[in-house]
Amino acid sequence: MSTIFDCSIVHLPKIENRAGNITPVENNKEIPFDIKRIYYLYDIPGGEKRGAHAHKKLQQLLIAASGSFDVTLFDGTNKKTFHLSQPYIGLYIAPGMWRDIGNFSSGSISLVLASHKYDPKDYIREYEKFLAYRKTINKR
Ligand code: T46
Repeated sequence: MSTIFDCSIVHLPKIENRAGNITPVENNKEIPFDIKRIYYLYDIPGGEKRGAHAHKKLQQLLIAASGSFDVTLFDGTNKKTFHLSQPYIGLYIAPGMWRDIGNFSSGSISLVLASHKYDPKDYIREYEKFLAYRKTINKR
């Protein structure tokens, strides 16, 4: 099972031009999985928090397409906080990480590239269950 050390900042290509910039992302090139789903978080009221869950299989790349926010990841042992604030920087999140997302700047947009289609059964939304899950898989 993955640990926090499998999660990392990914530098995406940035094609600059006097008229602005473009960041292209392709399957299995900039990110280590096939993109099956894209979604984005926006209109987040000040002070709100998202996340507070883990995924059993899902891998994701989070990008601050606009503005900024913080992502705290916990693998059951180690915790790390990442500040995302540039549209050409992604955060790769391996499976099995508890995530808390907050400190959203006004008008921020969180773009998420995901390795699987939406599956409610892939979520662990109770913290105690997450800790038990990590203990079980760490023993394997
Ligand atoms: C994650 C963070 C970054 C769907 O119907 N389809 C979807 O693809 C998604 C992502 C959500 N939903 C529904 C499920 C809930 O009724 O939208 C509602 C809000 O979802 P959730 O509470 O999971 O939202 P976040 O922002 O806490 O978490 C989401 C992702 O679910 C999660 O995988 O890592 O964004």
